[in-house]
Amino acid sequence: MENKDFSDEKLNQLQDHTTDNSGAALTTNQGLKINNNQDSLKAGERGPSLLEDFILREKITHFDHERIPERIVHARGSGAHGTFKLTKSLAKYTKAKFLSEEGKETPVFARFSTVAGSAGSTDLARDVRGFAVKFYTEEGNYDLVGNNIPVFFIQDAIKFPDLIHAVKPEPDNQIPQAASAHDTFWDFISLMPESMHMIMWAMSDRAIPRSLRMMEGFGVHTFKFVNEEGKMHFVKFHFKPKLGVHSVAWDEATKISGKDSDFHRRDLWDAIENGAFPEWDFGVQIIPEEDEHKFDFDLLDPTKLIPEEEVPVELVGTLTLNRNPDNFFAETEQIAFHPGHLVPGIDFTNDPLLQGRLFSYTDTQLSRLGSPNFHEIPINRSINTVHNNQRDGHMRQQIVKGKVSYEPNSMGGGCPFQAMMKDGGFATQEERVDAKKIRARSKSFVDHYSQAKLFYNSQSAPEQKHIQNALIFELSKVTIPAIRERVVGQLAFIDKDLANKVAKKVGVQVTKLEQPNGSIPADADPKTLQSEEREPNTKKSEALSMKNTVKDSIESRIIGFIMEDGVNAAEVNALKSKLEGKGAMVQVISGSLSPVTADDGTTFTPKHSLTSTASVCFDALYIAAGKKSAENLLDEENRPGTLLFVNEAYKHCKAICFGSGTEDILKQSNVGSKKHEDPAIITSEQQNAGDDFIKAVANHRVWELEAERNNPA
Ligand code: HDE
Repeated sequence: MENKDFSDEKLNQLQDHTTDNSGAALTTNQGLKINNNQDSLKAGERGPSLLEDFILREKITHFDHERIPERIVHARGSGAHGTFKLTKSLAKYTKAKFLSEEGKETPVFARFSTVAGSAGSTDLARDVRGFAVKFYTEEGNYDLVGNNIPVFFIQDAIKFPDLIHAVKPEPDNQIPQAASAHDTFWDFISLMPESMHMIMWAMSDRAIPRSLRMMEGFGVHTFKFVNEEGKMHFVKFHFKPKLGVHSVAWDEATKISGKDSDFHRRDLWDAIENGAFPEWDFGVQIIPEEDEHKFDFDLLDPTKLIPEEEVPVELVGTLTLNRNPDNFFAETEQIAFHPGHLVPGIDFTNDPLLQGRLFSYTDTQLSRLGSPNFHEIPINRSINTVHNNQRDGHMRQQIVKGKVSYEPNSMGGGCPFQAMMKDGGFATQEERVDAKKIRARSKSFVDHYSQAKLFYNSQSAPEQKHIQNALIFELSKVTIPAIRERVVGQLAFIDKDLANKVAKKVGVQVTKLEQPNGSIPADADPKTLQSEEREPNTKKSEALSMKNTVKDSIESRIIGFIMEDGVNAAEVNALKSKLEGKGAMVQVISGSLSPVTADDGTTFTPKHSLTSTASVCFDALYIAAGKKSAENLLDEENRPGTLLFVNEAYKHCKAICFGSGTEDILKQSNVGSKKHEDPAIITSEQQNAGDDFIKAVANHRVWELEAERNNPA
């Protein structure tokens, strides 16, 4: 058992439930071959349809019932299969087998999601992203149901329905879809100071990722590791994308929503189909039990992170997604995650947000998937066979032999029997709880601003500017001035300059809020529980700024090659192979979808036309070399599209490479007014134009030049 390879176990299990229709005749659900799928049974060719048409009835009935309720939150999601490989054993801290044996591979399914929007909403909403991973371990399913932001809006589960009601479309008119920029969300937030740290993250570029493959994942809560000796450590979980953490500009996000609202879903799908498998380093922050109270915040408070300067993240494994689902509904939609799906060696803490989640995730599947047997749906099945005395219920699939469905029993030889801990039986980590029953919040939770300050102060200047702009955008949509004023009052506890800048743009004054705490127990003296204006122990954390992310790869980046007839084949092909050699994906854009004839008579096949796509769907642009091609791109028909492409890419701080003979396009576009050095504008005169372009694409964006690029002369 110890050394068995489980990496293909889930795939094999799913294959037993997978159907391939190739070469097969059409049948009813009872397996009867159908001879006519075009006409219903009628009394005469022009007569009424007959109730006895069981083929019609079966088909329509199934169709009538083919929708299930979407998830209450995280309805919009995309998922993929993959594997988790342990690179460094954590056996010192946990007895979980998938985290103990170095080199061990565990099959996984990951689902990424937005939170607020419906299943059909845009991928580019400004929102938190869900980051949920189901590990199909030999000891049962382990689910890590996290987000791409390491903290949360609220401290106690009892506030979750309020938070979600506030952010979802307003109940009278169902407006707006997949957006937090409206009255009810900000009304709630303005009265919930504990949300301020999360608000800083949610208003940052983290909430508009370039790709699901370029965002971090966090377990958010503090969990427990328990080793063979029963010793406990606290742990925080991290996933760090190998491609770095990158985002798009807000203006870009709004445009992508129109041009390709499936942008993230498509990006994940295409990357996997193209063999550019998304990868993350898996890391842990480990805190010995004795150090529980050594921090300037409470480890149980989900609105706090542990700065990496205080506890470094140890990288111990790799998550790789390498297979798209065969069927979205059967897999991505029906997968059911639960933070309480544990394996021996991992346990939860008393974090009051996590405690509430432990109830919610099974409960919600009962209405979403319709039966307590949702664990039998193939994607949810453990690779361990399930043995217990739970029986029956809607859609039961397992056929359990024998008369015995109770324990203890003698008639079944005592089986299934309780497993000893030494044989992998799960036992909750013992913890002394000697307390009064009380509906209250711990005083250790009443610091709401220090980590909001830490986050804001750790951002680079362009990132801070984006937070300001996001807040201005969001609050400008709030129709009630008192709400705007309260939010700005909250911001003043984080950064006065930020509050002033936002206040000015949203037409309110910065007034100091009298009582910054919104969650005071009824019988407490408010003064004792007010959030103190405390400075965080760690003042600045490099890890919190995306400026410091990995910027060394152009793998899977999409580079648009804009060209027309007369393009210089030699120059284009040289750059194309250089970029593809580094893993980038080149896509040809032209005035139409007709093949482009190059100067040497060869042709390039466009994937897009100037009107069918937009620069926001690309990471960088190459204006393909060739004077004739450039002239054609500036002819009456193509000129608006060509210049819009270049100007928007310029505005969004992307790398643009101008091939030889395309000077007129450069001059006539906004790039022509560039006054300063700009490392992401590359021209063919540069000696190492190709390498410079690759470097600029890897750098993602020149956010530091945003002001200049957005103010062309
Ligand atoms: Fe969830 N959450 N949540 N949540 N959550 C759900 O479960 C809930 C919270 C997260 O791809 C639901 O199966 C409560 C924090 C993800 O299928 C539901 C509370 C974090 C996903 C639910 C929270 C999350 C969900 C909806 C506060 C980050 C999508 C459908 C006590 C650590 C998983 C479902 C997927 C989904 C409840 C707070 C992450 C209703 C009550 C904090 C990634 O059960």
